[in-house]
Amino acid sequence: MALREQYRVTVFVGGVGGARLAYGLAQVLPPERLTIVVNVGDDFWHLGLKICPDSDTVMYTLSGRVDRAQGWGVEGESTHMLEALRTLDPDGGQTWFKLGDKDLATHLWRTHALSEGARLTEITDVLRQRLGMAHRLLPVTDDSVPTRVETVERGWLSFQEYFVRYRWQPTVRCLLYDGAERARVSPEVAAAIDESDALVFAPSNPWLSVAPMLAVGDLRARLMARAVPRVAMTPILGGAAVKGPAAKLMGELGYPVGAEAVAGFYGELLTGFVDDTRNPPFAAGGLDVLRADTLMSDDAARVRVARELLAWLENGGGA
Ligand code: FO1
Repeated sequence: MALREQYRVTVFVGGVGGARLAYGLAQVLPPERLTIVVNVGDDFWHLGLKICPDSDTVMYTLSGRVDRAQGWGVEGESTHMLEALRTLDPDGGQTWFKLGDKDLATHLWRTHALSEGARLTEITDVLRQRLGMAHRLLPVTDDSVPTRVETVERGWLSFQEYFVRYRWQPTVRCLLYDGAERARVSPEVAAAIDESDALVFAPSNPWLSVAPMLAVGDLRARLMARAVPRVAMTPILGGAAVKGPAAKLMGELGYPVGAEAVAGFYGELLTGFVDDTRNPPFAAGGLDVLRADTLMSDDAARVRVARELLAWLENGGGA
C-alpha cells in the first residue's frame, strides 16, 4: 500500500534493537520523511575520547558498515590499537571496552570536532553523511546526560562499566539519568517532533535507552503536546528480550516481565502499542494495539516490520 504523501515519522532509538527498526523504516521512507532520534545516556569519555555507542551503532547499521554478528562496531574491523594498548596496560584497566581501528577514527574525529566547539548534533550530522547514512540522525540533546547504575554487588557504575565491563551481570538497584532535568532538547529534535505525523518508540530497552531520552528537559511534555499517534514497540517477545538485559532488568526493578509492564512504563505518553504475537494479549486500556511478528532477525524482517507498522499508522492505527 502506498503511504500518504509527505507522511513524516520520528523514531526514538537506543542501540542494536532500535537500529534494526530504524533500518527497516529507512528502506521504506525517504530521508525527508524519517528522522531518527538517538539516546545519549550510553555516551561516555574513554581514553580521552568521546564515545557515542548508540549513535554509532545506528550510523554503522544504516550505512551497511555494521559488524552484523555483534550488532555494533564495524564489519571486518582490525584491533591493532587495542593490542598495542594491552602492552601498555597489561592489567586491562582500559582495554575492557573494545575499540576497533576503524571505529577509533569516528571517536577521534568526533572528539576533535567537539574540542573545536561544534555541537554534538552538528558533528553527528557530518559523521553520518560521510559514513554514507542518508537519513537524519539527531542526538536527543547536545548536553551530557550519562546514565548511572546503582548495583547491589558493585555500587554505582557508569553505564558502560555496568553493560560492557561487567556484562550486565550485577543486580540493578536503581538508575540515574545524570543531569537530565537541566539538559535541553535540541532545536532540531524539537522541530522534528513538531513536524511529525507519527512518533514511534523503537523496541529499545525502556529503562536503559528510552527513559534517558524521556528524562531530558521538556521532551515528555513536547511529545504529549502532539495530537498524532505516539506508539511504542515491545522489546519483550515471549517473556524474553531479543538481546540484552531488558527482561533481567525488569525483574530486578520489580516489574513483571512482559509487554504489559512495558506499555505501563510509557503510560499516557502512548496512544498505540505494537505487541508481538508471541506475547499473551493484555487489556491495554485506551491503547490501540497492533499485534505482529516483530522479530527482526534479518534485513527482510526489518523491512516487513517497518511496512506493517507504517501501514497500520497510515490506516489510522495507533491513534
Ligand atoms: N559492547 C560490548 O559488549 N563490548 C565492547 O567492548 C563494546 C565496545 C564498543 C565500542 C564502540 C561502540 O560504539 C560500541 C561498543 N559496544 C560494546 C556496544 C555498546 O557499548 C552497547 O551495546 C550499547 O551501549 C548498549 O546499547
